[in-house]
Amino acid sequence: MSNDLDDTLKQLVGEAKRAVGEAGDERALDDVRVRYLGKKGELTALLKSLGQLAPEDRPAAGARINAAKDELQDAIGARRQHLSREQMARALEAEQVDVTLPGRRDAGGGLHPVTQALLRMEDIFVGAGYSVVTGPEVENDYYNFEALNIPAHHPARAMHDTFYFADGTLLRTHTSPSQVHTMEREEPPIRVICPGRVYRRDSDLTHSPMFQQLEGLVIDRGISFADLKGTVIEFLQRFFEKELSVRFRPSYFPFTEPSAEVDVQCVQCLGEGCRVCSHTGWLEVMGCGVVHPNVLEMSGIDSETYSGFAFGMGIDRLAMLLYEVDDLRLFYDNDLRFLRQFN
Ligand code: 2U9
Repeated sequence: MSNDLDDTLKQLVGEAKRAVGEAGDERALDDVRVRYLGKKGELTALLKSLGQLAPEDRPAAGARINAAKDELQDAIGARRQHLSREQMARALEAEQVDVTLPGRRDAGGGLHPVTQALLRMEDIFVGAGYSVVTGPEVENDYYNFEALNIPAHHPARAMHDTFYFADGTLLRTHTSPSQVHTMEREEPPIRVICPGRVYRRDSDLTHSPMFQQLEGLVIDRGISFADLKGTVIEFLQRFFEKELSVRFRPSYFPFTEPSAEVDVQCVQCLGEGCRVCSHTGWLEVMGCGVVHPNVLEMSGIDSETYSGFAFGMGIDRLAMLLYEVDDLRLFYDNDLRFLRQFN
């Protein structure tokens, strides 16, 4: 009998251990445990059958079955530990983090090229003692035209192609109203630049219905056209970082007298003639002049005591020349492939 039991146990444990070795995961391993050690398991059944033995044989047989059970339990425990280590190793491999890799940087924004050009202009003028003044984009007829010596029916109004609102207010066509507000508010000496958006009913390769201007105004005793020339030349050479030639062509604006348009030697070909300067060797970059006495008087400044100069330029236009951009609309399409080149 005892040999029979030993053979049965040996065979059962052997078979069970093989199954344990083949269990590929926790679940399969648990199925093996239930098959042999569960309530209806094969080893459990052997223990239950002890009652059929003679009483004197029971303790020894019981001890052998329990030893076989322990052996199988140990094998299951060892397999469980092995599977769990394997599983951990797989997870570590799959979720590996290389802490030596460089971090992923934020895409990070950058300043728009027109803003960069504006900041460059502001730096130059602030360094020369000017203040930066901004004003509203919605103005009225008085500040946009009347106070600048452009009365109703003046032909210059037609050139401005103004956007009007139903209540008679308008989108400013230049930043000049900001200078008028400054003259009303402050006593000379005045030294300001006024950047900002301006609006005109105009749209093509080189004109957009909204563009950005920077105008400047200086008022003090004894200001002359010579001060204006010196300021403009110094500014343009600093802005383009080149000792470019500058020329002043007589022109007409209602708010300045005398008035001039300013050309710089072409930044692209340095005067040789190219597509950018339409083969003239020159680029028109701004307008300027000595402030008309009517304009000073209308804002309460005595034109006998004071004189001044003013200038105006398109920031977009100067940004185009500085960064060699040939279509104004690129600045306002906001295509990231274009904008990223300026970061
Ligand atoms: C006041 C008095 C005078 C501002 C000036 C210009 C000449 C000028 C244009 C350049 C290209 C506008 O962007 S643009 O189309 N501007 O030519 N602007 S003088 O004169 C002023 C302004 C305010 C009180």
